[in-house]
Amino acid sequence: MLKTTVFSQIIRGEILADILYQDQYITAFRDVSPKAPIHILIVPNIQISTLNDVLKSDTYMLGRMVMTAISIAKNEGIAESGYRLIMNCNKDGGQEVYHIHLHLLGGRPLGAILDR
Ligand code: DGP
Repeated sequence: MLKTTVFSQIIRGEILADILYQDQYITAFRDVSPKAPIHILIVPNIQISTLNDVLKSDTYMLGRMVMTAISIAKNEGIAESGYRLIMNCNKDGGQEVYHIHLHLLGGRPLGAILDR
């Protein structure tokens, strides 16, 4: 049994978040600690700890995460100026919450992919 994450609690409505989109597969909400003017997390409703735990049967859900990020980028008005999608995996990847999530960042020039 996986230890519940803050994201599972947001999805279940136990913790408040600014939810922009939800369906039977995924939930999208604003990051509590934004690193850019637009910083949104797209998260599967089922808890998958890391990218290493993704199964072939998750392919549709992963595609839905990306398609939803693109749609939200358009709604937020950053599709043309540009944005970045990031998924962090494990310690060296900078993962803090062990429930996979796609970061959608934009609203300013984001610079090089890595700053160090
Ligand atoms: P990562 O380092 O890739 O695991 O990113 C985790 C992100 O989750 C980080 O940008 C901050 C965000 N986050 C952590 N706790 C909460 C929370 O309670 N609410 C919201 N909305 N975001 C959170």
